Amino acid sequence: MAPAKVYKNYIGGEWVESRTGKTFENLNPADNRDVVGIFQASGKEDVDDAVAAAKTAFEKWRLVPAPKRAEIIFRAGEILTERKEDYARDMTREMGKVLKETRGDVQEAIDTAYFMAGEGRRLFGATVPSELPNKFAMALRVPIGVVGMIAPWNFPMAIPSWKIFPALVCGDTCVIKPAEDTPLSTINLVRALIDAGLPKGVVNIVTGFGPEAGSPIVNHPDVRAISFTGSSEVGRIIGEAAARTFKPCSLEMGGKNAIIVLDDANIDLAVDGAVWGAFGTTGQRCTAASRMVVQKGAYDEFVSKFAQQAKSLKVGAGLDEASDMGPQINAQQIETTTKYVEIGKSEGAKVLAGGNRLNKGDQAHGWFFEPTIFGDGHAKMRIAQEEIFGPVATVIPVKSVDEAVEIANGTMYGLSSAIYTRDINKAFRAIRDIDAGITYINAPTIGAEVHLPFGGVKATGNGHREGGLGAIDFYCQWKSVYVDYSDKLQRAQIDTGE
Ligand code: UN1
Repeated sequence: MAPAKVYKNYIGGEWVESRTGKTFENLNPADNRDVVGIFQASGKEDVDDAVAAAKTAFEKWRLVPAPKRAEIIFRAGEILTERKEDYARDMTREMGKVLKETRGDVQEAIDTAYFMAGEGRRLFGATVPSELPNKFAMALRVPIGVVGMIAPWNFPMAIPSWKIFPALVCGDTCVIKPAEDTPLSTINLVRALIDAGLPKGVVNIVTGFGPEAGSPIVNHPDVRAISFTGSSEVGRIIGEAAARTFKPCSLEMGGKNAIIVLDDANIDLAVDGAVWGAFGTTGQRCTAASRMVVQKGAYDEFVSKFAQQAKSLKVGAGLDEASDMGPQINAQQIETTTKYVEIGKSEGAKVLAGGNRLNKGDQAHGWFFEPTIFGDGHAKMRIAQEEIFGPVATVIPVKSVDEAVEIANGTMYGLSSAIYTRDINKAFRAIRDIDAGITYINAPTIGAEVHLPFGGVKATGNGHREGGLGAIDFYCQWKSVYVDYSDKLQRAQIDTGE
């Protein structure tokens, strides 16, 4: 086998080795004998270099007209379209999810590129009347400066694109640390930007681990804002650190998303949605459906069809087109899933499908787990409260729509939610009463589109949104401008004309 390729950090427009002299291996989660690449294990000094490069680049980039900045993003979208298949294959190799999903991940970056490129000719502010005569008032969106970004491994190109593209169109520069499990997809994304004509230093990549490479980004005094996607546990540490230096900080964290299925639902449709919502991306989405809250009249039929479909899913390497579900990302995730399956059993939930690691033959070299369903779940069980981030769903029987909504709302999280019903009145009550950032009617909890705000409430997020104009709100700051053309001193709130 050819020796694994070495990938470098991208700082100030150059590919450079880490000053730590250390590297790490990125392994294929479907077969850990396959080394996807050797990456830089960066430290504080690399972050210092990257932030300095971003700070210097900002002085020019902020003056490039937004429509011109946007043209580079648009071209990157075109380049990603040409390279979609190659980048999807790289992504499956490092992340594990099946090809049709990694193609979707690259597509999500392409969609984000086109949406954000359009923003280059909008970035709307506001002009408003002044309370004084012969005075003009407006609010402008202006760039922030250097933004620090810390990205997760489950959407290794889409999520970095949600962060980088809006930051660039707003005139910010950035330093991004991709997840240590999936650095190649961020490198591929940035390659598209480089080939589209991105000036040096505008985007900088520092690969490595959270404590050594992530923390110095968060704490660097010249980093003016932070965008993080990952666990609520790490988000709390980052949020507290950012608060100490008053940095705006966008946190996108965990979920324990429910699909409600009412008696009147189209059950086959609900089952299809539950299978995709629970086992798409091997359950490793923050939007994954991990709780099915099912009304008693629909329960038996739903549960039997759901279990039957889960058992029929083919679990295998994502590069094999015949696989429906790929491996988990790493040993730690497999351990977590295994642990929660034991917890579910000890809590008295009934295993209706799966429950085991798949490690026979070649699969012994990967992190495969069966699609797993617990029945007879109860809302307060740990398997129904805590984020597992694996292919495990718990079905909870309920009496009414009111009880279903209460259970859907009864966790620390609030990202996505769904309800299957043919009753428009109940659907609208769910839209009003479910406490989450996203609600789907007759569709599963996953599959957000890039031009709508993405994010959640409670322990899922701290009020910011990615996607769509939510992202523009985060990556720009407001400047209010008053132009007084009266040629005399006019005092607001005082010269009231009374
Ligand atoms: C995530 O789960 O971390 O809505 C992001 C979705 C995808 C994005 C998921 N478009 O499921």
